[in-house]
Amino acid sequence: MNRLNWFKNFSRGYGVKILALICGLVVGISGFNFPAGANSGFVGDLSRQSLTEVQVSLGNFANELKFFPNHLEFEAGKRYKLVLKNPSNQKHYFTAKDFADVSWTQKVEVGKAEIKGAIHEVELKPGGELEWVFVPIRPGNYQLYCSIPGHQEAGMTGEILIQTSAIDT
Ligand SMILES: [Cu+2]
Repeated sequence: MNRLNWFKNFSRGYGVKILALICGLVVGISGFNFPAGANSGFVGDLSRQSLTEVQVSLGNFANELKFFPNHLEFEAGKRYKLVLKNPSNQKHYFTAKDFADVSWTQKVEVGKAEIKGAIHEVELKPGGELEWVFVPIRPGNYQLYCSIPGHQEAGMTGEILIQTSAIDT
């Protein structure tokens, strides 16, 4: 057996097995998951950390004047995607100016558009939906309400709690 033939035999036999082993290693590494809780105490690029999704409904199919849920809790320094939906047949506002002031807005996504920069208030028409990606900064209790006349008085209010970051504790 000359060297070329030896190599060909090697390739057909062990070579394939070695290749499979390397692929297995790569899959194993890319499939690695950080242990639970590794995200708390995040000190890297805050705009790239994993997203926690929170959904809030402005009104409902029965046209109740409420936010569902009407109590929201976030942790300072974590990145969130707040999905706002209006399933009712009238327009509503998500107004939380003080909360917006102490949060960093990365973007607001509506349909095929992204809006970058600070926002204070959003209006959702019937059937409307948007995603607000932000990082809350300053802990505290903030007021939420719908600014359509009469809605706040009817109970369309809520509170947003920003809890102290796990980094500070
Ligand atoms: Cu409303």
